[in-house]
Amino acid sequence: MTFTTLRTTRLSRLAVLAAVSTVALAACSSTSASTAADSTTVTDPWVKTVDEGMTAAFGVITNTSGEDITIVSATTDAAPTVELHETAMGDDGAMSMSPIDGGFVVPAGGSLTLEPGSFHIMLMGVTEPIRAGDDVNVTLTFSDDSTLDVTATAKDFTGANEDYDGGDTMDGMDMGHDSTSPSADSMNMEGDS
Ligand SMILES: [Cu+2]
Repeated sequence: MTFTTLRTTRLSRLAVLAAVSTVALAACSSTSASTAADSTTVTDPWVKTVDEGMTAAFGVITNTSGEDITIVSATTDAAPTVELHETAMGDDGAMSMSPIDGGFVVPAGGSLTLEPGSFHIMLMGVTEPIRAGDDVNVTLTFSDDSTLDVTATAKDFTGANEDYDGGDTMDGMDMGHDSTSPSADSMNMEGDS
């Protein structure tokens, strides 16, 4: 009688211990799971100087994880509207840019280069001039809702003046087709020095 009681108590104590350690393991694995932001680095981030209107941010985004990651949006204090853009040649042979469907995908163990004439982060509606040497803070948001703050350094660049192809979403905003811009055929696609 006494023996049986002791044995039961001991077994249930073991069961409790097992349950506790399972919970501990679960908690541990959930807090140590890495986010897309944890796996991402941005090399040489920079933004093109501008007085007002549109400009763009560039850099090399590297994914150190074993899975593709997706950047779905970006924000910055320097502009009220930010879009993720790609630049492509249209049917007429002119380069134009438009928001990219599905965001920027950075392949597992690989990188995605944002550069003039290609993928870029579009800053629209800039009202405060961005001067060479300024630091512009850009926050990237990933598909898992994690975020990464990047400090882009402003520098002068004469290219990246592609026509914008998504104008219907930009009510009442100066899209930067300013009179001082070079015409499309003098666009500086070779100038990514
Ligand atoms: Cu753009």
